[in-house]
Amino acid sequence: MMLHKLKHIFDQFDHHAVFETSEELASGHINDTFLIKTREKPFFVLQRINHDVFKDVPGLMQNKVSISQHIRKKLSDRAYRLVLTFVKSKQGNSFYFKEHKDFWCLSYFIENCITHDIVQTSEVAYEGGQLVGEFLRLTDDFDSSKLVEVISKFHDMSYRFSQFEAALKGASEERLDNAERQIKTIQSLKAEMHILQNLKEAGKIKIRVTHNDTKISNILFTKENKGLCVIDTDTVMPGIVHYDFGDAIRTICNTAAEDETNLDLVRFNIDFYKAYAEGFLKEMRPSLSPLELKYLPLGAKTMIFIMALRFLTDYLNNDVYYKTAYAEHNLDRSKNQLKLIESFDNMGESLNLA
Ligand code: GN1
Ligand code: MG
Repeated sequence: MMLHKLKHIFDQFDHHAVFETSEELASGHINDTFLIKTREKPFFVLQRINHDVFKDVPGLMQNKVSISQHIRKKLSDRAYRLVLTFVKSKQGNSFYFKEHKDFWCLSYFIENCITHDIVQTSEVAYEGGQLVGEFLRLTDDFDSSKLVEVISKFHDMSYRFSQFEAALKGASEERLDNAERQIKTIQSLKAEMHILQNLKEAGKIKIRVTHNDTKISNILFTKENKGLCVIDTDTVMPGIVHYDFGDAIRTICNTAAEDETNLDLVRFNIDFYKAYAEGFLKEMRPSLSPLELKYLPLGAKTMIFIMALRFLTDYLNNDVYYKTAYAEHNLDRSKNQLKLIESFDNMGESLNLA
């Protein structure tokens, strides 16, 4: 994106800062994100929200801002580093709308942080667990029905299966052939992967505020590897605790990146699982029902699975949803997640937390 265009968009926000330069932060699969460097600190993060994916941008921003404000009220005066802070547009909105489909939001850049794509130590796994748990604990008293459901049925397994089945019907012969084994594996897990959804629909699991994208790269750490801040609150919505517990494990306990193609490198790290769960439960154990606790391990499997299912569906749809770097990228992501499930299943009883 051209610098002058970014500067122009940046200057539609009420920040009193002077734009100097920018660089793309290219780790997400959906939005376009830029670090804006200004003459003085703090720097900013400018993000173009993908309007094909997020249909209701005002609703999305309302979720993000109200959750941040709720958390900030409960934190100390260092809160600016512990929670996202959004800057209003000059028109007084939490986003800037330029023209057809072009929505932007601006937040303060939290500096002196690191992120991890692959976890190397139990300490990081523990800190990640504690921070995800803290996010859920601090939002526990927020009425989740006040949140907009920004992507309808986001983690709804039946819905994701119906999209998969539609994709199977429309897919090319070539892609169906390439994905033959993965399609079979997905189908064989269908019943087990509906257990949590059925419990949720039967009203047996509490509906809470959930983040819904708790992958490790969405957690900021200090340079000393202390958990600092959960970012990317785009998908904050009503949900069940298992989504957030599980999606973090999907990335924290994978010994490789989610698109690693050498599947020998993809294994489930049980030590990181234990450390993560310890950190998570330190925050959340008092608020969990026995049923919620019992099903946490299945939450991990279900979240790994739902990503395998969604990546495979997008592959069959010729990559219309996720950003991809090459033709088989989504298929490789799906193979990776299915290998992780296989390795997860091999852990057997040691996964129990109750
Ligand atoms: C997407 O764009 P990003 O990386 O924040 C996706 C998540 C997936 C994730 C997989 C709105 O998140 O659900 O877990 O990719 N977000 C949306 O890495 O679909
Ligand atoms: Mg996200």
